[in-house]
Amino acid sequence: MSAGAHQQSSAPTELGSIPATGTINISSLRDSAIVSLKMKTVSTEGYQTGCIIDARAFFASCRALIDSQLDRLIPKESEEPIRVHSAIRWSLFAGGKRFRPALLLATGQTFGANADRLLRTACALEMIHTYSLIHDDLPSMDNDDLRRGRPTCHVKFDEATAILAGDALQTLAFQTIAEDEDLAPTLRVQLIAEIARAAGTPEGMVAGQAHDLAAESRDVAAAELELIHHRKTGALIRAAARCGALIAGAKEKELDAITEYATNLGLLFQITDDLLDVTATAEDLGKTPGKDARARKATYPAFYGVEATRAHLAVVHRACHDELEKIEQRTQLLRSIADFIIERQA
Ligand code: GRG
Repeated sequence: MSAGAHQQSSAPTELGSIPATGTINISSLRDSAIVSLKMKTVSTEGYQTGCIIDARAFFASCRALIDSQLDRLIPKESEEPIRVHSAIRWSLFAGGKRFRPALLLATGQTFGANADRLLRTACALEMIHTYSLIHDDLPSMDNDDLRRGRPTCHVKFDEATAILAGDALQTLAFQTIAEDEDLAPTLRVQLIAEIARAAGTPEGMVAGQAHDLAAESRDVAAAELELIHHRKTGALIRAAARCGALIAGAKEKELDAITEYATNLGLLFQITDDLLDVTATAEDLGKTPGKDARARKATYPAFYGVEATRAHLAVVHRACHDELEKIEQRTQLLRSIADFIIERQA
């Protein structure tokens, strides 16, 4: 059955009462904010009027929307091969933050795109991200037992199933965009190329992961550390923002500013992640902290120390805001996303 066919299925049972169409109300993490998203009409009322400037509320609303759509796009557990589909769902619905799809939605909506046109590409990015986490956790890579607060895919199932689940997520991601009838065929090809470049090699996530593995247990220079991060984590985050802008038809100058914003955002995300590995608990993180140091990984705190890393964070955060100054549209939501990252605890 194709990814397109799954889109026709009814509302997900494991997601309770979220409707396939209509309006959902989601209480934000802050009691005062209620986000109302119309899923099948222009779901951007709140954003366009500038009401939704609370990144936490925005992320909460995006999570519900993305989870609901992912459930329609991914084969059911009852469908053969059951073990692979169960493994995909185990990892995909494990409580991830949905940061990359939310960034795509935020960027697209900043430039006036309807959420219907953004949603499937946003889900495709989350599929690529989850595939990368499943493979990153494998014994031959990071060899991690805990992810998103529960056993990693290969621990819960087995190594072969985890490899296949990751492979399947990657191909489903590209299939999802290729079959998205809300987008013109030329745009679909452009998005597929954008994401493939960001996820692959020589400039994307695979290249960054390979470089990172090769750099274990040896000293790296500052420029090398930044290059690893730009490719391993930053490339997909940059692609998320660029895809949102591309779908919305942003002008070249706007796309350039968004690219720079997202490049800094990716760095901000990775440096925060490095810091949390040193400062947070397993309970906060939902994964094993301190692993980077034990593996002598190239990280910012290992290189600069915790205090200098915090100072560098502030510089990169400022750069995110500066890039947004170049954009005429209301960018409050994109600003608050940068603020949210720097404040995150997990
Ligand atoms: C296997 C080709 C391949 C690549 C793996 C993503 C990645 C490359 C490795 C993950 C290593 C890691 C912990 C990087 C730090 C930044 C990062 C990607 C954190 C996890 O992303 P979050 O915080 O996770 O968005 P959730 O669970 O919220 O989706």
